[in-house]
Amino acid sequence: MKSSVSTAPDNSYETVKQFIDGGFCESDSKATFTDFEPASGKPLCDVMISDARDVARAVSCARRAFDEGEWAALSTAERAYYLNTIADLMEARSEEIAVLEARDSGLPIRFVKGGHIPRAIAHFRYFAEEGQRLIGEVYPLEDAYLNLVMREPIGVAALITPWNAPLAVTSMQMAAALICGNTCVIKPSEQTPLTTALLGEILIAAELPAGVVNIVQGAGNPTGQALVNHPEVDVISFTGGMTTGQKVMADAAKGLKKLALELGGKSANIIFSDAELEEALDSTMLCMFANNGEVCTAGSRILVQRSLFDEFADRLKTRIGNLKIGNPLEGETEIGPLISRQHLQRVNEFIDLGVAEGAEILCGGNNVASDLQEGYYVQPTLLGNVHNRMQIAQEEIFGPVAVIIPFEDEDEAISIANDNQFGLSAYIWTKDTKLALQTARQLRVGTVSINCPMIRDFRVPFGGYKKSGLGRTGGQYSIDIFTEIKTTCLPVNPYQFPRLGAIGDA
Ligand code: TXE
Repeated sequence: MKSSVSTAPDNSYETVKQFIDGGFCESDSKATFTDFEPASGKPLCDVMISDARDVARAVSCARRAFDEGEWAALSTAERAYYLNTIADLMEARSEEIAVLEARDSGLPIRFVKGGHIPRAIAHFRYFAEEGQRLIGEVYPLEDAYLNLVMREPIGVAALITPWNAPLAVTSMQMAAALICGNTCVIKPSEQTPLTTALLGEILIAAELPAGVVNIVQGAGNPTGQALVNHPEVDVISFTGGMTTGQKVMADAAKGLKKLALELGGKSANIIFSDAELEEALDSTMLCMFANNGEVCTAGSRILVQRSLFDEFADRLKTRIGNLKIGNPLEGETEIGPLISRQHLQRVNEFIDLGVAEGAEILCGGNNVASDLQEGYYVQPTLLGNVHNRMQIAQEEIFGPVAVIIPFEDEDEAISIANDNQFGLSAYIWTKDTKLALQTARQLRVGTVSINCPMIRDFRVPFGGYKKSGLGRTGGQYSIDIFTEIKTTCLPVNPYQFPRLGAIGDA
């Protein structure tokens, strides 16, 4: 069946369906939810809700494709062929996919075209190659035994993905799960169902065997919960908020399922007084305001050494004031609308809370130009007169709202940076390499960027300390999530073990 996803500018979308067993199909109840376009606040399309029965159908197709199908039995080169075909097909439709992603998420097209979609395509190609590195180990035990340690697919992977990088996150998890020989059920965020649904069309064109990838649609309740709780799901990869992550972990624990969590962050961007000022400003702007600030690695706590503080804050205000807010489909737009009305309200409430806590709005605030009021727009905002214990400095706001805090010396910068429940990433700006490395070593975070913004290398581990998550993605670290490790022992010499009950044998 042909899918229902298109990029028609007149919103003439059909109802988006689920993708199960190699084709698009209606949900059991035929109930739908409405997907809204952040730029206009108007409905974009209706999407069928996959309830527990639909999820069970999707999981049982994935199970059958794993247990009886050919997927796990294919060579990695054959699985790599499918991943590369998916990448080729996505590349051919990349313009259309980018427009769909930008309309559905509100992310400016410049970041979607320049980052998200090329990255999604590259994930399939990267993990196609990573298949060549699915190697085992041998542990010889003296001259007596060989222990062969080999990786095997786990089974059915549930991939639950967020709205702030829909296809970029989905593709990373899906490509890693597939190359290892697993089958999948994907649940995109109910806020951004469209590009993942379009992926179904790509999978049909790639002739991926039926049931290997299934896509269910709907919110955490009922769809996500039904997926996490399904007894035939073997491994769960979840990217989303901390509170939801805790719930997913509690549910996964009932089935003792393997779980990887990529949760939020409240990253410190530490700028020492000897920093290369212009570059530090460029990086601060990019790390905080790219993707509308809806990024888990956003450098949302800007810590500046006191002697540079006033100058840096002034220049930052000017740059923030220059940001171009507007329709995400326009090439020059730097800040698009937030994902939903509810999220807009949450971000605005944080700005109000900051003021109530004693912070000063250095630029921005929670009112936008009248021509933008239909969409979910917020002004990029910088809050000063902040101390790190305020809620606005502690909680993930997940929008274009940053706090700026002065520090005296290295020890104070480290202590402020580490005084947070999250530990995803941090940024350090100084010309003193020794100081940078000493600071980096003491930060309780998964990724530190020194004198550069966040540079994503698919080979290196990405993930967080503390409440930023569990496990790491990237290269071999993703393979660790999606494989079981089996030890097989065999003797290389005649028996050498005690013969119980053999006393008296000839
Ligand atoms: O995320 P949720 P929300 C943070 C960010 C944001 C906050 C809330 O701070 O403001 O989370 O965002 C599915 N069982 N991040 O509410 O709820 C849900 O349908 C299974 C950081 O949108 O975590 C969606 O597919 N699944 C983050 C996914 O979980 C459930 C990216 C994420 O939604 C579920 C997004 C359940 N019980 C938000 N409940 C990052 N790490 O980058 C919901 N879901």
